[in-house]
Amino acid sequence: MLAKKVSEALNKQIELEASSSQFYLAMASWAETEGLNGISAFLYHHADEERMHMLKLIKFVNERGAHGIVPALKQPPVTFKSVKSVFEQVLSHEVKVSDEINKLVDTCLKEKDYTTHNFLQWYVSEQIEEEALARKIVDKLKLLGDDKGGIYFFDRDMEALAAQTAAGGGAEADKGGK
Ligand code: OFO
Repeated sequence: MLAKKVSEALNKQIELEASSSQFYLAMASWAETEGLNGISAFLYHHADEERMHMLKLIKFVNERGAHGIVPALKQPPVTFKSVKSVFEQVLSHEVKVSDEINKLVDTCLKEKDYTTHNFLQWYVSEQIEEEALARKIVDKLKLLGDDKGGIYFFDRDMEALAAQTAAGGGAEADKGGK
């Protein structure tokens, strides 16, 4: 049975993963309307991954005798300033998620819940990869600067990346790739 503090913290994380999924879904939809098909494919896939992160937490909480709560979510932004701004927001959001995962790990240690601590190690490694990938993308966009033609090639690269991550089941496929 989960301690109340741990189940509350896990439910907070469920909400964060759900809102991450909505946030990336809004970015994907915006990119699609801008004709950026590669970028939108990558972001649709990213949104699906965050939903999977949420689901994994819900199932774990339920298996441990507590209740994984499906949260109400705020409407994410509808439009975005630029591709660069989208990925800067992805990066800062992932950094925030990593911070929250670390706090969660800390709560488990304080509560001596080593089972949940062990379960969370998957999230710890996932966050290292997701942050590294987002950082790499932001760095590429910084190199492009205002080069509009460059965005065309960047979008094609993202299409390939989306296909690669979809085939490999997530950030795992990014190891060594980009
Ligand atoms: Fe990328 O946030 Fe989930 O864990």
